[in-house]
Amino acid sequence: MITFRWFGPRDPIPLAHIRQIPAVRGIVGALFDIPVGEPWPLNRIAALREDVERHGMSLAVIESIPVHEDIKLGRSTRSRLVDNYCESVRNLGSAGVPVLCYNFMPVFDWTRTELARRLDDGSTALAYDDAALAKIDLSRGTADLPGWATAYSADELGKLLDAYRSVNEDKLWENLAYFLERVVPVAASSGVRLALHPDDPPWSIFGLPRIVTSGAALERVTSLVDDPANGITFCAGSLAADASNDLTAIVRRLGAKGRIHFAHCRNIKRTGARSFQETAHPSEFGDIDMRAVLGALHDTDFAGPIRSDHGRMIWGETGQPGYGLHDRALGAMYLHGLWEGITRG
Ligand SMILES: [Mn+2]
Repeated sequence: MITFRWFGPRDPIPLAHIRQIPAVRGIVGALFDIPVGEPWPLNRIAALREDVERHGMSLAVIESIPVHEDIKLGRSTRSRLVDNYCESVRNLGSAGVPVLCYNFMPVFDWTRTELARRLDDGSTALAYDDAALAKIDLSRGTADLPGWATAYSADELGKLLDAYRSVNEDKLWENLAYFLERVVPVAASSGVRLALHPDDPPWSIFGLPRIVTSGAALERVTSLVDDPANGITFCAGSLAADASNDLTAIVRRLGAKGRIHFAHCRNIKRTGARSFQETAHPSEFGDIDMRAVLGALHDTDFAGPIRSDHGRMIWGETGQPGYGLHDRALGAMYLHGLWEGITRG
């Protein structure tokens, strides 16, 4: 099923417009006003689902319920926070939401150094360059970080970065295992499939550990708790930023185990070592053979939600970087066309 991310009532793109993209039948949604660490109330999730269904679509995925930093840090408060996370997962199950996409990146979610790089055709796209990242001064908090939604003051960010000095990759894996050992059984009994999103970009930034960066790491995630409910989000653009990630091989290995529960399909063009820019979705514009990726998903009987990912800004649209309507809608139509060709070919 082709899906589309929607940021709720504050999203300038109404559900009624998303419904008019011919391919899209599912919404990837979330609640954006619940403090991180608090449980998500069943009535709020149910209301979101009803809103989506009133517009002729289904609530296919929640992306995402953020994992509190204390869980990633392994602090003693994690026990209560994991209990709250389990309560949210149970409530997703009760509300009939089948997939939960989440990530385990310390402090920073997906990170770019430019939000509007001009491409040859006059459109703009998100871009990342490690050299530019190195110049960002975090002593002012997240004020200088482009597009960073979660604002940290200098003091808060400093304390958080200090706390992570004692968390290396091994420790982060341990903390992920603690989380999964407690959440996966709840997900399994609630009818919810967990879909861990790979780190974006797939390497350490600002000296923080990042562990979900490759096919081998994704396989390790699924083996920490060997249950079908413990799966991953296959994000083509995130993984492709590292040229050593063989996307179709990753799909075939994880897909054969039935552990890909959600797919993000966008294209990127690598512009150097640890440097890339996002592009239009079709294969010819970037480094990803999208036909091969969808072919591998189909060959491994993938039947889950697929969404177009970040789009460029085109036709004068302004809005949340990466999440305008037009280019993501073109991406959805492209993915739908590829999928139709593959499944009816
Ligand atoms: Mn993604």
